[in-house]
Amino acid sequence: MRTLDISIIGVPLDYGQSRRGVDMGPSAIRYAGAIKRLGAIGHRLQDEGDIRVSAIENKDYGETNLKNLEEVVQATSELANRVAKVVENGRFPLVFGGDHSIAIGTLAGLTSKYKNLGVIWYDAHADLNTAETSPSGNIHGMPLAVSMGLGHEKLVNIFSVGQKVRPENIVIIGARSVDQGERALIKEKGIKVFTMHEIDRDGMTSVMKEALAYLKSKNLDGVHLSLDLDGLDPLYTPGVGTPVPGGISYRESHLAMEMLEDSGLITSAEFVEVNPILDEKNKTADVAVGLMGSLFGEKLL
Ligand code: EXY
Ligand code: MN
Ligand code: MN
Ligand code: MN
Repeated sequence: MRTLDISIIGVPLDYGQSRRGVDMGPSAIRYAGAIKRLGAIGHRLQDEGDIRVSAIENKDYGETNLKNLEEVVQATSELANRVAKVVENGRFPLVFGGDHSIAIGTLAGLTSKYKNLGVIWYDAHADLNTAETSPSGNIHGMPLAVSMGLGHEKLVNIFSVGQKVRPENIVIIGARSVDQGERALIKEKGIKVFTMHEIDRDGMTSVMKEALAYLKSKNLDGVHLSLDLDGLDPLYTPGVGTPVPGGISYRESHLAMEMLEDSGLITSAEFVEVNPILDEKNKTADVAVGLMGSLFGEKLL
């Protein structure tokens, strides 16, 4: 197991969607003992605190179908700068969300070091909408499209101009709620997607083996794990803003994390969409911290 110098950044952002509470996700994850747990494995942790997010009321902006665009741009720009500093200092960025729009900032900041970055998008959703295709105007359904360079220029040009991640370097795992516009984009760009159908049919071991082999064939200089807790079945992670039944199980998720750790490929990670207001006690944050344990080298035996 690699001993890592991990820098934690909290992003209390809930303006990428419409259900208040996910801005408390970073606190909930810290409360669930993330720092102690990873320290106990032997990693060196530095908690860099939270990004400042303006505390406006959730109101739609003038832009069509891009709710709270300015707040999301401001928070993700600051996050990009902070993540860039972490990787430039040779440390491992571990980001606690906040809704999934924060990935716009994480992925942008990672490009300061990683020029051919892979992304594992562990999620019930594809998050590949633009303002033109989104059914909700919620930017947390757009971060992967934005990172591929598609969408409003204020989002696409955060930290640097244009595309941050190549479509062929993306693997989506757990998808089971994909909008029409996203399906068209997946087809057009040939994005690798393992839906719940493939996971049920082939099993998580085979899906992870195939996903890892696919990424290894891409000559990547880093791989980012963007884990949306709604990728798991709501039975295990009820505290999320957009739950979708028929998700990935608790043990399948731990196996996926254990296989990622074993691969040694992961160079950064974020855990998003934990909403303690919608949760049963702090169950979803507890699951998130348990998955971090497996991702960073905790062994069952
Ligand atoms: N696809 C739907 C939309 O774009 O509004 C739902 C997106 C949910 C996004 C969550 C974070 O994964
Ligand atoms: Mn708030
Ligand atoms: Mn998501
Ligand atoms: Mn999701």
